Parts: sequence; structure tokens; C-alpha cells
Amino acid sequence: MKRRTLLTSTLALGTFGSIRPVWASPAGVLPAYKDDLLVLNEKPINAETPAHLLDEELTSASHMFVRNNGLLPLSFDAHSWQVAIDGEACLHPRSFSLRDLKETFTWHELALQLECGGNGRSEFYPPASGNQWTTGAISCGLWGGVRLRDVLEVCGVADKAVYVGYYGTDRHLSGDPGKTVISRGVPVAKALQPETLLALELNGEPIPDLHGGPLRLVCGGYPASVSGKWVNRLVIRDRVHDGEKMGGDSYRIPCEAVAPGSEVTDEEMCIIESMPVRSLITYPQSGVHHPLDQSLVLRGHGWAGERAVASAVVSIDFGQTWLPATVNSPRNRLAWQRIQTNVRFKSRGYHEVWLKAVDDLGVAQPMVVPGWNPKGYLNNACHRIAVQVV
Ligand SMILES: Nc1nc2c(c(=O)[nH]1)N[C@H]1C(S)=C(S)[C@@H](COP(=O)(O)O)O[C@H]1N2
Ligand SMILES: [Mo]
Repeated sequence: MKRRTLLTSTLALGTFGSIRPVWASPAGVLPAYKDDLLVLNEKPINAETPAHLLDEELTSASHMFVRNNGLLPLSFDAHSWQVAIDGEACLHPRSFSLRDLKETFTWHELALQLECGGNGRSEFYPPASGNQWTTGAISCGLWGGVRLRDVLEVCGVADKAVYVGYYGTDRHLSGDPGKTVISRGVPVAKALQPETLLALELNGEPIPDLHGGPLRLVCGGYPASVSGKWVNRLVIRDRVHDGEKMGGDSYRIPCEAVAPGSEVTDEEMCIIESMPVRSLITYPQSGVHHPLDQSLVLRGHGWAGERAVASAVVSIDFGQTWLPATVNSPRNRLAWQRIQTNVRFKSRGYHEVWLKAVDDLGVAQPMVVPGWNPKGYLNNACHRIAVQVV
């Protein structure tokens, strides 16, 4: 597949690292409705969303980043789909069709932010292997479905339950049908939260193939790798789930901070749970030309894993002074929050706008890449855009 169209570097400002060019998507790798995404890997398909395309209140399917660890399932027959619930800590194992789920349980619709644990990985040094996400592995769609809690309760959650794991029908890259692509999970308390959904719809439509249709888990606020796509089995475990990509350095970071480049053993790694506070400037697009005599409207979103964003500030002088921005309440718990303000520039020429969000425990985004870890997770450094004042 040929790479084409080099965008100007001002469009490519990410978090705080070097300013690198971004390549446009090779044609044909993604379905046409996803053409505006930036493809990071073709097999498996991984594509991120440029910041300015995340300006919507709710992320449309066309602008939702794609992160696959394997190949899409071969068939998506919603009519015959079954999800089995079992595991050592499941008292009454059973299966549900999609119709059973719809007819048995109350329907809920929630806006839930899903951020890949590796969002921002491209800025780590020494570099971490894996998809070189800049800022675009975040979405907040409106997910429709039933509460995982309601389903699990019908199946009986034993007192000894510790974790809930998922299995999906995607296919291993090796082609070996015996190999599981990914099978992650969440602590029982997270699985039983009222916001954790077994979703059948995205933005009022059946979930698109790429995003896990016809049935996926949505556990907002945790690394999105726990939100299993194409789910056909859930296991209520009496121990920490030990499925594919639960161990080693997958979605785990050193329990104690290490110097960049350190070797870390498996025993020294801990599972990532809530994601840290982060934000993105979604309007205007980086590189905009703006007249000196007009104020510039700024818009973005902030999110903070299991927490909420309490405040946000912007700087137009490289962090020397900060101005307050307005932060809206979330539509529901675990949804991202609109951040907006406007700024006036005092001089012509090249400027940057920096945005920093602070969570409800007073923890702010760092200005530089925090906490080096072997796989490059959890870079929540501030986002910045370029503005040419004319
Ligand atoms: N079955 C299955 N579920 C999966 C994955 C996968 O490869 N297979 N990838 C996970 C990861 S790492 C992320 S970040 C999210 C991405 O969801 P999206 O592609 O709908 O944005 O799905 C998660 N669920
Ligand atoms: Mo991910």
C-alpha cells in the first residue's frame, strides 16, 4: 500500500515531543466511511483520529479510532449470536441471544469514553514498540445496551468472584484458530458498576463491524482494551483473569516508577485500571491562521478515567501564564466533558495554545511525558496546537 500526501508539520502537533509529520491513510485499508482517519498499521487494522475530527459532542462511528489486535471475525450474524456466561464464580451458567438480552433487561444509553492505554505512546523515549498513537486513540460514543450487572446477577455472582473476563470471535494473526487474540477483564466491582454495558448499539445504530458488533463490552474510564469487542463469552472468575494480554508487559506498568529504558520483570508489573486525566483541543485545527484583532474560540474535551474533570486552564505563552477555561458537567458519569474558552493574542506571529485539565482530586496533566514504562502506556501530557496570528 502506497503512502501519500504529506501533511504540513503544523497539523501534526501532538503532545510534548518532537513535531513530526503525519501521513494520510493509504486508500482502501479502512471502509470508505473511515477515510479521514490516520492508519498506523494495516494488519491488524489500527487507525487514529486527528484531534479536530473529535470536536463533536459524541464521536460518530466514522470518527472513532480503530484498535484491533487480530483479524475481524468472519461472520457477524446478529440473529444467531449467543453470549455464554460461565466461570468458576458463576452460580447459574447460561447463554443469551441478542433478543434475550433486549427482552429480559432494561435498556440504557450512556456516553462513555474509551481511550486506548497506549494513546500518546509515540512520545516516549526510549521508544516503546506497538502502535505509535499520538493523541487520537480516544472516543466518546453513545453506547446502547444492557447493564452487565443485570446480566451477571441473573447468572449468579458467587461471593468468591474476583474478576470478569471476556472472549471475542476475532481471529489470531497467525491464522491458528486455537489461539485467542485477546481476553482481558475487569475487577468484579468495575463489572458491576451501573455504567458498565453489554452494548448492542452505537449512536442509535447497530455497532459497526470494526467496533465489535453485534455485541461488545463497554467499560468506560479503564484502558479500552478491557472493552471486549465481538463478545461471545464472559467468565466470572474466582481469581484475577489470566486470559491473553493480561500478563507480561501487556496493559501493565511498573508498580514502582522506573528510570526510562529500565528492564522490568513480570513480577514488578501491575495491571492498569483507571486511566489518568487528559484533554484535547478539538477546535480550531492546529495550524489555523487567526486575525490579531479578534478573539479566538477554543473548544475541546477533557476526561479523567474513573474520575471527573474539575477544572481546566489554557496558556498562549508556552506555559508562562494560564487562563481559566469553562468545563461542562459530563452527560453522565464516565463521559468526556466539553471544555471551552476564548483567547486574545497580543502580537502577530507563531503562537501555541496549550490545554491542561485537572481532575476532581486536584491531579493535573503533566507538561512533559510522564512515567516511562516498557510498553509506553498512560502518556497524558498536555495537548497543544499551533496558531499563526496575522
Ligand atoms: N475482541 C477484541 N476486543 C478488543 C480488541 C481486540 O483486538 N479484540 N482491542 C481492544 C483495544 S486494545 C482497544 S483500545 C479497543 C478499541 O476499540 P475500538 O476499535 O472500537 O475503538 O477495543 C478493545 N477490545
Ligand atoms: Mo488499546
